[in-house]
Amino acid sequence: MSQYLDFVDYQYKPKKDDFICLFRFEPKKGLPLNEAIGRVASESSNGTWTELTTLKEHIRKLRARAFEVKGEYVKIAYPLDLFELGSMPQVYSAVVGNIFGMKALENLRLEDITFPEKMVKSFYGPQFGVQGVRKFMKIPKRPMLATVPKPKVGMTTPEHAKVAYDAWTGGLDFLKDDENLTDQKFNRYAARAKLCAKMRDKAEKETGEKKDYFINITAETKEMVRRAKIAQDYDFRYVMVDIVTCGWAGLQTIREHCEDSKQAIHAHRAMHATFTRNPKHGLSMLALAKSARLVGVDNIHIGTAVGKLVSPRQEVLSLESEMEHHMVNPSEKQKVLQQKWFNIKPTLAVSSGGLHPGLIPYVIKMLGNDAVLQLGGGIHGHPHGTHAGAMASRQAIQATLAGETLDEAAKRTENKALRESIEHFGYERPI
Ligand code: CAP
Ligand code: MG
Repeated sequence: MSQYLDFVDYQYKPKKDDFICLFRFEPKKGLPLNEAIGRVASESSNGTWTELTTLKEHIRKLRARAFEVKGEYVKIAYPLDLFELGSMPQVYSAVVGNIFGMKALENLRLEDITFPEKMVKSFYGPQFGVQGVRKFMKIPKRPMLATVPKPKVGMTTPEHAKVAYDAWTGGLDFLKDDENLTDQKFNRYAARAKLCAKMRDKAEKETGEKKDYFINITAETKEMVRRAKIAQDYDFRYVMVDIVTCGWAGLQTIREHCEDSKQAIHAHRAMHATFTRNPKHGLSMLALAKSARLVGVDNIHIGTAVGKLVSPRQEVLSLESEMEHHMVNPSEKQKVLQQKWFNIKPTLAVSSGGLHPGLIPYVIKMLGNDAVLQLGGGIHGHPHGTHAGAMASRQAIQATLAGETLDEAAKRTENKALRESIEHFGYERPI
């Protein structure tokens, strides 16, 4: 009998403290099912390709167990002692590691993870949560608006700051750096923070509204801390981190820093599609987002269903529910495991990617008011520029909340910017 079969136990009943994974698995042709799932459980816990003379009972007790198979999905339970509490890097090295390279599997995808209470409580979670962000932004109810200055990189600092001013005074709540704008010679981070702070103060005075900035601190970790301090020096409440390229270690360092500096974290997910897009192999966006909520991001991008980037509607809805609820019930259809979030605050959903005012009603209908809608090209592509694009976006939100169609609202003179936007973009769904 192959030692892998010791990691399969259909009688096993998971314990309250077990860490549970749901995998989609596809055995190599001819490999028996139990040999395949045994390999997944073995290689992600404490087995290997051969019997071990060093194995003792107290070590064997730590093994993971594949305990339920339904079709091409297997549930695997891991004793909590296999993990280092409070360390997302170690969790991923275990259950998002070697197993994805095993020859015995044609494909393997980690669909969802149930983090047990002891593990949930070993992480900070979001510092502010949806209500905390609404409180410091003084936006009690409506969906929030953000924009990325476009072209995404290349603008000088003054050009970037001018777009910021036009967007904030046009009605947007947040400016956001693009994922690949950090500290380039044409737009240095410190200079950008300083000038945008000046524009924010000016825009707040003119509009009477709070304005903030998801300023991108993505860099080597010590440098990220330095940049977070600069953002704080200019009274920005947020920092933005490209969480996949920075990695869990970098994100955990910044979350630790922000606990003291009281800064919120906007999580950009650039690079996620290298492993989330393929429905047969890789890691689901759901598992990634849950891990990010646990580490403690206040915002995270979850897609649009209608924009330019792949984000199926059902996935967006599952992500929103997982980010904002305290308790998520299992759904075999959606490949979602049960998750109790205990003391962890909700993470604010960000919908972005190919959005323009014509698509705002759809997104609000799908996500409700607790969301940040990010429009880059959809604002700076407005025929009358950024300020008009921002006004059009705000007018689209107001019309939608008032139960009006955009066509009806666009007829009113005060919604000229919206009318021009609808004439320009219509209701197209960009690809
Ligand atoms: C959107 C964006 C965001 C994407 C990220 C971009 O710009 O700035 O990075 O939304 O994708 O660079 O494409 P536009 P996601 O508004 O001009 O499309 O939100 O799916 O993580
Ligand atoms: Mg971007």
